[in-house]
Amino acid sequence: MPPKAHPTNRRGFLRIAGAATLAQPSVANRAARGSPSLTGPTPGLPSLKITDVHVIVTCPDRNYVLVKILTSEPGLYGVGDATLNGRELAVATTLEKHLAPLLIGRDPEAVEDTWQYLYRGPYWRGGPVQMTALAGVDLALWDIKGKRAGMPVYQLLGGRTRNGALCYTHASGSDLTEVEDAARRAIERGFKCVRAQVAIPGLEGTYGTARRKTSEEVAGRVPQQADLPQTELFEPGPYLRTVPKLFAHLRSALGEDVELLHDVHEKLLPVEAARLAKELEPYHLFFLEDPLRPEYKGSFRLIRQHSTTPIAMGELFNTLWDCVDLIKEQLIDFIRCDLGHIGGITNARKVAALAEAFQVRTAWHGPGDIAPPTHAANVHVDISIPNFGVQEMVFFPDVAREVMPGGPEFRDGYMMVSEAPGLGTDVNEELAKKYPYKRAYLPTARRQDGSVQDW
Ligand code: KDG
Ligand code: MG
Repeated sequence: MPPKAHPTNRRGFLRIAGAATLAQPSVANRAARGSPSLTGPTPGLPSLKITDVHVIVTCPDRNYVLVKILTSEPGLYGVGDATLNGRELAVATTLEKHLAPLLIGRDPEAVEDTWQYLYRGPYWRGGPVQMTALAGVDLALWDIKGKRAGMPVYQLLGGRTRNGALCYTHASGSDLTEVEDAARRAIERGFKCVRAQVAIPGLEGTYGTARRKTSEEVAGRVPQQADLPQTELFEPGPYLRTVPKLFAHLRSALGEDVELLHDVHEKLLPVEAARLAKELEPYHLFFLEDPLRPEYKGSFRLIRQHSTTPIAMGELFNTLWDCVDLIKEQLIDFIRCDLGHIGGITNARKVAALAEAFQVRTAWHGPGDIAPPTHAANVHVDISIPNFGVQEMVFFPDVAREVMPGGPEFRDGYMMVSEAPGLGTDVNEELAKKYPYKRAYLPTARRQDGSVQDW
């Protein structure tokens, strides 16, 4: 995969775009061509066209996919993030082969129309690969819009509703004391909210904590191989016995002031999740994250019937419609979609508005395997909506920040975006080439009897 790719038949597309401008086609003709421009340029500004799309796959410390959309105005471009951990090349191919040809010649100002066109246009809609590609395009278009307006994106979304986005970091360890120490370090650094994960005794590797093995290695057949999926072991019994002990320990060691969170990572069955939520009640979690698989939303009712522990869900969702039932039935307290996997800001602000109507708050996914443009988009939305809850964040290593400069900054427990026009993030294409893609997978999980378990 070359780090930068251009649509194969770019000249042909530019010809179509040029013809559209010169001949001033009727509304019906424009529509027949996929509506390169609906109503013409913004009054007072020259007309704008998308002239090129660069898809940049790079691995400064882990794999990222960036989308750079260039326009007919010299120097005006937008950068989006289209990283889908473990399926990066599928998204890059979707962008290069399927979306870029549709974008060239279009009006980059028509963000909503482009979103609708790319979402509903292909008939085959949704899914993580397509929605991540769409998010990359959407973020780049919002970036262009902000730069053209000379405003940070949060201003275009309605302006500030708060000074910064309250955020959380991760504290993990191989035993209760190690997690406590990590949480204390986070609190000293200024964090007011901490997600806590501990290794489960007797199980090799636990989500968010430890070294993992490949399934072959677990079975004793081959030595560990770095570029194949690692395998974690999971058993609900030990997990359900350990996690309440972790939070009992943290509350007695740290007191009530710090907000504590925990990520189940969709590992439990409904009745197990209900038990965990109930047993965690005395420790007043800020939220219990992603307790169940995303497929059957009705299972969340069982948790609600048994516990007042606040529930967050959504990093595996891909569209607004995945969120509707959980929100409107108030089965969750926090909706935590990944802006990079639900089609970007355009869809996320609708999710937020839907959630507002039902007193559900946002907690957008913010791990290290999505790139700075998505982290920036998170915060632009966070600080411009009324029903923001909390923001997950990471500190990127220096090498990643050099390749993808900009992005929100941590200040005393809050995330801040810069006042730069657009999203405030960029990509250094030349530097990105020095870090080519390396095959990598997310881990998988198995039970002790060898059967597949949700990771
Ligand atoms: O690619 C998967 C990760 O983004 C995910 O495991 C991280 O669950 C996660 C979280 O809450 O940050
Ligand atoms: Mg999670």
